Amino acid sequence: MPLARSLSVTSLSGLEEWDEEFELEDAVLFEIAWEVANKVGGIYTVIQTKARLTAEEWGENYFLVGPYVESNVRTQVELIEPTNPVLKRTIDKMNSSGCKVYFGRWLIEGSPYVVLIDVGFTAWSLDRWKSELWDLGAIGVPWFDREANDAVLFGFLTAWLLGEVTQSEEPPHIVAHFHEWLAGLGLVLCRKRQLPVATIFTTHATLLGRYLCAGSVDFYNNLSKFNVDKEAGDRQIYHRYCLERAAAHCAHVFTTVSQITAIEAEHLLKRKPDIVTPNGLNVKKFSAMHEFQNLHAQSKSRIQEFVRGHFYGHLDFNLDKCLFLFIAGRYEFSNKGADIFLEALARLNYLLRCKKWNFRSCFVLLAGQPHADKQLQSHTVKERFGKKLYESLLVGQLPDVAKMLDKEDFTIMKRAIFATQRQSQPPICTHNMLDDSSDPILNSVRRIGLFNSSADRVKIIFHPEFLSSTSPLLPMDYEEFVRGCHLGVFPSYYEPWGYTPAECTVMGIPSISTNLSGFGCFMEEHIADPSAYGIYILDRRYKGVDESCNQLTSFLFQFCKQSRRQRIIQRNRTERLSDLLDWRYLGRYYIAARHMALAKAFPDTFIYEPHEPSSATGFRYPRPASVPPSPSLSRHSSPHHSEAEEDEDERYDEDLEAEKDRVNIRQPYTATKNKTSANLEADENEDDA
Ligand code: G6P
Ligand code: 1S3
Repeated sequence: MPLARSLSVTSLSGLEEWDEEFELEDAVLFEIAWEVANKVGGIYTVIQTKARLTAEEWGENYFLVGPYVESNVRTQVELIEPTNPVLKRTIDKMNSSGCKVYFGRWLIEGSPYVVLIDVGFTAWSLDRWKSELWDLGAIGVPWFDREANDAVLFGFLTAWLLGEVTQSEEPPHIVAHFHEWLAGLGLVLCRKRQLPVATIFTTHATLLGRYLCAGSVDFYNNLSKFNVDKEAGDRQIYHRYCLERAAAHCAHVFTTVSQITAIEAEHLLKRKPDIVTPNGLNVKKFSAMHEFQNLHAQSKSRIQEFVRGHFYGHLDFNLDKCLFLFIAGRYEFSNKGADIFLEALARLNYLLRCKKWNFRSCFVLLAGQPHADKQLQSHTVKERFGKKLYESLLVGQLPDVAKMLDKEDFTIMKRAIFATQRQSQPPICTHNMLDDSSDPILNSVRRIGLFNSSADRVKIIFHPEFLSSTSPLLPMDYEEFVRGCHLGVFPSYYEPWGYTPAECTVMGIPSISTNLSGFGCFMEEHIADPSAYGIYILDRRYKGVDESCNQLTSFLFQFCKQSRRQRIIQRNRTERLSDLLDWRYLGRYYIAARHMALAKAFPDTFIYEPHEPSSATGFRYPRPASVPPSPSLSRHSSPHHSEAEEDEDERYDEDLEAEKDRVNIRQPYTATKNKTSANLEADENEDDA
């Protein structure tokens, strides 16, 4: 497959000198996205996690621009008076002309400034602006497409804002970075009005790609053959597609989040991205490695508690021998690979039943729900008897159970026992679904017949709602939940980047992704033996659905075969990769894109000299020392675990650190390993027991 751009992700080093070459003092950066302080999907994560690094680089000259959504502002933003005089004048002027524009600090790491625009307040201009858009590019936005109407309002308002800023006496050099089609019209208008602004457009997916993949199309083998206008028209997204394509073509610099989406953009949007800007994360480093392992144990016990409640009356398996696998993400059933995950679980269930394995794999599609009543009862029983036991200990006596319990206690106990008897199987779904009969996940579960029967080795819980630490059922936020699981499974067919497996990695949780996801391709490129690090990459590019499904089943089966000790070693290895996904490292691509745009827009002031990538200086994680080199053994490698190999792993850690220093993967904290070894020993004993 052709590479999209010479400046590929292999050139991880070589960008070091940019900071020195560019004097950014009189430059201002605006980053514009519908997901600024507004959580809708993955773009929110990009903006929110990157803010700290960008704020460090641009300081007071960094402004994020997004929509004003009152509920979000109430919880996430501190509204203040604009500190920058040019911006103050701009906002005042817009507000006195019938707009509502707010200024504040977004209360996230880096506390960046935000300019939030209430698009609904200016809806009176919609018809006028739509007709201007028609005159400009014959793009007709239908009245019923609410999202596209918002995109028109947001586009005209952001262009207005930037136009006002450029009107100042000594306008700064402005870089305006627009994300995704919803913000793209602002860029198109900046160029049409010839504003002195360096523009960047980043697309995090293509509209057509998402729509085509969700249907039954052999997408990747036909990329060059689609009649894009017709396909967009057939799906009634032609106007959106035009906005997206116009933004991609008008931008000084066009970027996308992965090589695979770069190729897609080249075919569907007809412009090759200038640079790939992979997504990073804000990596939290612990001072000792055992800390993240302990967090896993703590969160896992909370998930176990929830599963205990869900399976009450049917808990005929040992929760400690249960593995928690999960999938999470935007509810796009086949794009996110939930279809083949369910099929693979059915096959895994069959395999485990044949082998009569004494453990269950619990598949949790984002956790928990009701039986709050039951939980309350068990809670009451525990509280009541615990208190009595404690009180008897306080008087210095061993409790006499016969005296301690009264009639009411026995009644409570009987009720608790009755309550745990139930005739039906434990439910699959934690909620009552409105569209139960047409829900794709529930229908798939019905088809494969995985109904949590006692003979099933694979159990399923479907929690069709975002997790929250305030939920009465599973009071955990997403991060805590991920930490408590054993494996994230993300067999996506359409996944421009894929934050879910990346988040697993930085928390030291192994994951399955695919060679059709930006993340999977990126990891394949930078790790010699990804599966040894707990990064399983499913082949969905060169294999048919059935074959991919078999491969996925085999990954799951191999994973289930690992001992606790092997899982611990693997988690340690997974966590080692987190530096690769840190914005401190990946942020350099954004820096390069901005410099490239400045040089294109203001060639008299800025010069961009691309640094030739050199594979010799690019970073690649070597195969872990203790994994044998034979391909047959290493394909789905389970880490080996003799003491000698552990020592080797530690030596490997040291070599790795030296390699990271060499290519400037910054590592702010170092991990200590002593406690990890202690944990390993404890767990070995447990396993043996
Ligand atoms: C971490 C903890 C150990 C615990 C283990 C469980 O490593 O530090 O104390 O035993 O997790 O691992 P498992 O893969 O069985 O959840
Ligand atoms: C998109 O969000 P999605 O889940 O609809 O943008 C994300 C951030 O760039 C990306 O990680 C994901 O693959 C895309 O699909």
